[in-house]
Amino acid sequence: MLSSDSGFIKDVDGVFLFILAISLVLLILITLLMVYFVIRYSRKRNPRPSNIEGNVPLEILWTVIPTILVIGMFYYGWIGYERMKNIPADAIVIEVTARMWEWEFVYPNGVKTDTLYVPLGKAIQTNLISADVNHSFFVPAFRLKKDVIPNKKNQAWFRADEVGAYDIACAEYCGLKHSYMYSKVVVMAEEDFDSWYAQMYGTSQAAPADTAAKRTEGR
Ligand SMILES: [Cu+2]
Repeated sequence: MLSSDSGFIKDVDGVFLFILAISLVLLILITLLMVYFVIRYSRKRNPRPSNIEGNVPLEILWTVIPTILVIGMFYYGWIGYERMKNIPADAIVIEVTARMWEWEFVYPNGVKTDTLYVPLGKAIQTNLISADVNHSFFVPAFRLKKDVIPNKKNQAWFRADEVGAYDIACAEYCGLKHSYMYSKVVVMAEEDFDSWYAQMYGTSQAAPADTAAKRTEGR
């Protein structure tokens, strides 16, 4: 199973399980109480309804406990959000352009790809640019999702600590072929990435025009 030392997986899954656990406890508690009240105060058992006055200790209890729970949810959510927001200064910056209906990745040396290649264990900053409509850059395995909005420079980062290929999807409906907007993040060992990166340089679409001819010859 993939882990990521950017910590997002632990953060996001932790908050999810925390909220799920609280919801389950409340669901069971409320359902049991409801069933009890339906039986206990049915017309048969309780033919003459009585007026119930407030109960101060109970009211304090059901105000204070949910407040603490909601603050807890906020706290854990905030910790994770902070980590996602603070991009390490040494991150490799990759320009990610979303357009109907594909992804394009541009590396610091100008190399362009339609699959995102990254070295293992390195912080990767993605600058998210939309060429047309709203998209959303979504890498479920890294618990990473950020909207890609025209005329707005959104950023996201991650650090993968396991070699492999992971899905990229567009998570914002962006038109007819929205469902075609799949790509991959390919995480490579640093040496493999370095040699790929060096080899790609000059063969890429981003390189000067004369290399386009060389690329065709090479085939
Ligand atoms: Cu899209």
